[in-house]
Amino acid sequence: MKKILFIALLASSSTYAQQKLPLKLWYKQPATKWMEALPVGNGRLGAMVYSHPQTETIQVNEESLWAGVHYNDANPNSLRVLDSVRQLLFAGKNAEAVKLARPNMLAVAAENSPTLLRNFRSYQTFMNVNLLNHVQEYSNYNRELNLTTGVITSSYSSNGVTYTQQVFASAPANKIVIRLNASKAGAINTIVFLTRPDDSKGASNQYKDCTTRTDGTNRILLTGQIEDKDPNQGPEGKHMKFAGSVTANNQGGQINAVGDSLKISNATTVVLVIDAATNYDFAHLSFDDNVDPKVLLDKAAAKPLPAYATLLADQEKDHAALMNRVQFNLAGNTENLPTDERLKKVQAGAYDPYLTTLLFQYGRYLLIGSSRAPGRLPANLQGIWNNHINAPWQSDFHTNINLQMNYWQAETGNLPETVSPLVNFINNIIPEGEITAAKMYGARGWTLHHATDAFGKTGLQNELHYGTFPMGTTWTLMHFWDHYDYNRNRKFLADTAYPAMVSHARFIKDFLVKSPEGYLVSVPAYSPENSFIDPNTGKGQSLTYGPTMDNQIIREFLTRYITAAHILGRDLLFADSMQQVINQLPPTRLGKDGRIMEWVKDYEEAEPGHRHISHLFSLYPGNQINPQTPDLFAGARKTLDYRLAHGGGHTGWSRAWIINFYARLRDGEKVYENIQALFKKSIYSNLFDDHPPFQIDGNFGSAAGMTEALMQSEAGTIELLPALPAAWASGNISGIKARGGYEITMAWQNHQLKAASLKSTNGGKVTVMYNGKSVTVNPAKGQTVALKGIIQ
Ligand code: FUC
Repeated sequence: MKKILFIALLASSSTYAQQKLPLKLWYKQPATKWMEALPVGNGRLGAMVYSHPQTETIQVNEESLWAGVHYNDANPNSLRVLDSVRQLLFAGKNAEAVKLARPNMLAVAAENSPTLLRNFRSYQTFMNVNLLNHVQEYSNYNRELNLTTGVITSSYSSNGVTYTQQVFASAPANKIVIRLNASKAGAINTIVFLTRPDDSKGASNQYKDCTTRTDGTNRILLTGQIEDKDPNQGPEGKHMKFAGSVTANNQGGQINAVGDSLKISNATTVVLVIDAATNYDFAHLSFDDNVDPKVLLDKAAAKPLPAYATLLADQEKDHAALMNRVQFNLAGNTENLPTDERLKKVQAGAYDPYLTTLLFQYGRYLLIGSSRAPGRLPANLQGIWNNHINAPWQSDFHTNINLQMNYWQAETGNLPETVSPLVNFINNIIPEGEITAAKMYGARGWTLHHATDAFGKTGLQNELHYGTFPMGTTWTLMHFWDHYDYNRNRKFLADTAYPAMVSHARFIKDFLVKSPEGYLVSVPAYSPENSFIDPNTGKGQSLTYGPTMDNQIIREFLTRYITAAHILGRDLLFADSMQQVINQLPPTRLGKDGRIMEWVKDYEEAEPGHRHISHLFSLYPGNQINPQTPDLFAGARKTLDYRLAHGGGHTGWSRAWIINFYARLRDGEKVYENIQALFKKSIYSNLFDDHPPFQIDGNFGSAAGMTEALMQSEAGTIELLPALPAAWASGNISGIKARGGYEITMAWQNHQLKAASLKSTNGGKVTVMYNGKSVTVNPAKGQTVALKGIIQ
């Protein structure tokens, strides 16, 4: 496939005029609340920018600022009661099992303490950089976030002067940079100060764990230490230390330190540089009392920064290199409207192809901003953006869908480097996970449960009906396999993925036990976070054995593990013994009404519209329910339709998952319907996903679902346009990645594939299918081949 043909195709259709709309979120008014502000991030530092002409706020995050401490939170009594809990569950005595398990298996508030942990502590906002600009009336206001460059630009006129502000989070410079500019010399007058607000106590309430002061004539410092007070949330005391700074440099006018503020008078241009540091110790998932974050800041500040023009050019180059790998256009409506106005129209029932592709690219943008070097932690429930001291669900790493969903588009969206923080973080948890596996289950290998924090907690937290999920580990490790499968880097498989996988496979082997039916099952277990009606009592229960999701996750994981062992020629006896384990797992079965059974028995679910649709794991992200398993495939559709008919999809991430399910069911219309529903019910004006409240997984999951509608891949096969919605009649996409290490570029018109090519990262044979036709190609490493045989 030649580029020329694509260009000809694009040019031939006037509908592609919308391509001229740049990838931007833009608005005609400043943000007045956090959910209207726009995000920048470099993986380590994040900020939400209001772009307000008078009272500007830039809310800053640093990925590692967490309350809490590192300790092993596994309940020391667990192993003592494990066998009894299992026997009670096998005997159908669920309520008694809960009574015994709850005090003895739930995570504890200090190592080996008898006190149960209510919940671990939160990821925290770092600080606000505030600007009190001397501006009264203003007009011609505009603000925009350019997704290609990662730069937020705002401008307005006041008193005949045009003011422009640019903000970006630079990965090359490892700083957040702000530039204020006035079209008239000396027209900038502003006061800069730092605050650390506690939103739960009202917007103006300062959190009392820090102090601010000026340092020299052009720098403000904020230094502090988190103090943890509630013993039910883990050990009390003074814990993580932090230091943040803003440094101002002016052209024209002057800067004076006044109290703990900087007064900038009569300047023409001001560049503000924001930095933040903590004494977090990533390798040990702890903090280091010997490290002073202020010293880290001073060291970083001692390295001279390039001039603003260079900082900006470096940012644009660095960011665009990642963003531009994938281009996605849908033909149609080319109106150039502000993003919030577009969204309102869609919420009123319109279809907006540009907004659809913008949401897709926003997913990629947000992943770049929250999961890349210089950052080290993966994207949390809010990516990296959090304005709370106590965030919803602690803004943690939730492993019963949310953390995994954050990475669903990482490989297909051609951003493999964003997976490294996930892999490195999980690897650092393994030593603690080994202690927990032994302590709770007497098992080899390692495990964590349904959630973890920056300190790598591995116990069974919160309540049994949230936390009983060692399979969170198994599911997370599927991303280790995927990182290999999409990139085919054998060294990564050998040195990084395989050791974590084999260790967890050992855990599975030891953890599973024989059920009364003769299956090998996980127990105690639950189906996230649903409950069933216990036939013995008529009451809702969630604790059980062998729920369908666990069986599917284990089967899918072990299948990949065995493949990995064979690729590397390692532990072959053990790996083959895992096939025996797979054979003894409960199969995925249909219940009396033809839906997939969620539990080992055909129980009635307490909440038929539940947001988790766990028993379809093998439809997506797994692959063992597919058109080659027609009964299960039909059962999966019934299951999904039933959930939706009972109010399912009410959280953003649940809707995002549903989009992926329907794509796998090859139902483009349902894909479309659910994207529209997501816009309608679960997207804020800054295009953040709404759980409610804000939770970023729905952004990532919906972007993944759009790719899944356009391309699906399994070992050795790629299917093009498997679930193309009728509304997406003409379009093109380039650079999305398929398993095996292939980049796909294609264009379609009036629902027909018109051009397609594939570029191979590593070489190798692959069969590409479209609309009943297929072609097998065998490109060399780095080669691009046209897929002529399947073009209409
Ligand atoms: C899971 C979900 C909730 C929420 C929480 C962070 O437990 O069931 O809906 O997304 O994670």
